[in-house]
Amino acid sequence: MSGKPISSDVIEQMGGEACPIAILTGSGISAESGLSTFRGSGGLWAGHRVEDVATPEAFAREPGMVYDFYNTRRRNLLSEDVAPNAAHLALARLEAFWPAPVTIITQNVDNLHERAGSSGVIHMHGELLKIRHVGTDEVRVWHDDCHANTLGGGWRPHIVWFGEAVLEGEAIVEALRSAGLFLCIGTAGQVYPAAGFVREVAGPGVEFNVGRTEISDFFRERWTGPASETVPRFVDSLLIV
Ligand code: BV8
Repeated sequence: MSGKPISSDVIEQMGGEACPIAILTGSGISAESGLSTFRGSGGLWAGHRVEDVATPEAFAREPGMVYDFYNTRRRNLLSEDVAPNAAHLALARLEAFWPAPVTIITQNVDNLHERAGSSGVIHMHGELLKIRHVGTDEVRVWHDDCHANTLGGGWRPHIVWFGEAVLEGEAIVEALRSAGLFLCIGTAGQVYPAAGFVREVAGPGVEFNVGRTEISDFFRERWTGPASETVPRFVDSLLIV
């Protein structure tokens, strides 16, 4: 079985028994599934900085541009070329066989963790395949394009934009508080509050990325390489009895 013999070391760090694991994922875990990252493409979309498109102000100013931004990504996510990769599948295996809770807190708005078999995923930045009513906050599953006149109007992407509060804050705090091990996969560590999680967990942190990030120094361990290679190897090493 490949992978560094981290399991005994990590279990020891956990006080000798398997503890809950909290996992933060970012767009890097979905990159090998064909979904572009935010900053890998220079953080641009159709010439706009993502931070300029994913905001309530942009939606108020140019709703058509924002609807198009998400309609394009929703269609791409639903295309047959996009599927969970080995990293998503390894996390689902970890959840299935680890003898304590495994909670995925994802910044991603795709559904690849669920399609890989993970359950109870916390989508702190919302979900691409849902829309939300601006007046009632009702949320609906939605796989079609969304426009100003959809369902009679008043619907927006169920996405947390810059300047808006993240979702499921209490569940996130509970998962981080109880975690004996924190994994951080495929994020540049530039968007808060997610980038601050590593400093909030009691247990050791392990970072998985193709390069260093702004938060790399806060991790006890770093596995460098594509997530589809490093995450399965790490999970194998944890599940060695
Ligand atoms: C909030 C939905 C308060 C949109 C997203 C100044 C300083 C600090 C903070 C702030 C500041 N000014 C404003 C803020 C707060 C702001 C923020 O952090 N801004 C940043 C830009 C500085 N945060 C917010 O506004 C948040 N809300 O603070 O609310 C509040 C409280 C109460 C009441 C009201 C308000 C909300 C942030 C949510 C924004 N929405 N997503 C959409 O998806 O369209 S964020 C967006 O960025 C995505 O979710 C994305 O996941 C996320 C983070 O990006 P990454 O995932 O890290 O992606 P990136 O491309 O950057 O990096 C990819 C990484 O993967 C790289 O490191 C790469 O090396 C690696 N990689 C690539 N390939 C692979 C790989 N790794 C492994 N394997 C590979 N194959």
